[in-house]
Amino acid sequence: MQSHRKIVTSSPENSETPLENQAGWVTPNRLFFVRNHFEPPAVGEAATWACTLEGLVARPTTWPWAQLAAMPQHTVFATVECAGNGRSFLQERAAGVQWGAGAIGHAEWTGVRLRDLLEPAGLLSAAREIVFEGADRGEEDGIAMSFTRSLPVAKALHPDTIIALRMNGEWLEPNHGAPMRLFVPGWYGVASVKWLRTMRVIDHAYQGFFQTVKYAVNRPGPEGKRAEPIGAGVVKSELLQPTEGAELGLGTHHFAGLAWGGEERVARVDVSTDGGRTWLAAHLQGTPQPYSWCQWETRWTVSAPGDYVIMVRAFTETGQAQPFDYDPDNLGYIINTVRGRRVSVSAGRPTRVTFADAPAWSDFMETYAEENARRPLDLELALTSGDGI
Ligand SMILES: Nc1nc2c(c(=O)[nH]1)N[C@H]1C(S)=C(S)[C@@H](COP(=O)(O)O)O[C@H]1N2
Ligand SMILES: [Mo]
Repeated sequence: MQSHRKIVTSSPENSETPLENQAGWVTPNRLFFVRNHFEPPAVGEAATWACTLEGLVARPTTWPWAQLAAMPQHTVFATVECAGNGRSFLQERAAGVQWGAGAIGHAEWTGVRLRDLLEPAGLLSAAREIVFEGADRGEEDGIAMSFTRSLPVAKALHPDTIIALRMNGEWLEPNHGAPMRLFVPGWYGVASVKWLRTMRVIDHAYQGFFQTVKYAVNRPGPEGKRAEPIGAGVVKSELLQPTEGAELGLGTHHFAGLAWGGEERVARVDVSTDGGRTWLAAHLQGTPQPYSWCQWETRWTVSAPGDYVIMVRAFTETGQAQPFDYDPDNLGYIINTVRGRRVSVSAGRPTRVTFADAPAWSDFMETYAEENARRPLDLELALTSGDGI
């Protein structure tokens, strides 16, 4: 049977990807998590949709969907994580959707470079941020509003920031923002406004609900702590095999998982099987890329029965590392703390990690190989940017 998303709240839909079904580098659309604050808007035919640019531009413009679809397209592979992903694991319960580990996915996003729209429209020199408004509306804290978020001009002009029309080669589905959404690689999902209707260029820092009341964190400022909108993603990892509570035999086991670093490349993934006392580097599949998670694997040979705590800790190229303690100033967001997984080992059990519903290891590796075969372009990019392989 095909697996599907796991519903966390049903109206509006908030659903996550059961990570045991995340067997490849790319998350299939049908499994890709959905984070909706309001019911998706009635959209109708893509051909009837248009999005408008207004505010501090020399030439306010409206682009019908078909015009964007006919323009040169840019594709970027990127991991998207909800800033609240993992909230249910917090020791102190935080308000909000109680996500497990699966409010995350990795897909190929295709659309028009935002700068190809902004540059011809002529940003005025006072332009500081662009406010993106979705067509969905509803109430939060008793106040009627649309879903609206801003982006600093520099990130809006970044060549990888796009208005996405396609996801994994298919036209966007209604739940993921059809027929067009902003897509901001390397940033938490909240930045990527779905059902995009209006872009407004402004000369100040936007104070919208979804970046001051929600999706904001406390950070030190000149006069003490102040709320800051959540932006770029941070370093994090997941253990896919073995799962929490797995019962293993003596011998050698395969561990596999994912690691990602927002806008940065993952540089290293360390695994501990003794609750964090000692660590060994895992093997990274392929060449880690900015924005994209990378798959990692390692082997563990265990000769003594007992209970073990497995931990995984990822590092990025600039030395960002997963913390061991949750920072309460993250206010229930940005949950990248190293999380221990308990497994028990005893004699007389099989030595391979097997799961009733998950692919066996060999299938797993074949999926890796298949997905990695799609990556020559990425490798070429790594070479041309002088990074080598
Ligand atoms: N218009 C609109 N855009 C939105 C949202 C929303 O509720 N409405 N949710 C945001 C959040 S918090 C996340 S994590 C991502 C989720 O994208 P997905 O549902 O396609 O996975 O969309 C973002 N864009
Ligand atoms: Mo989110």
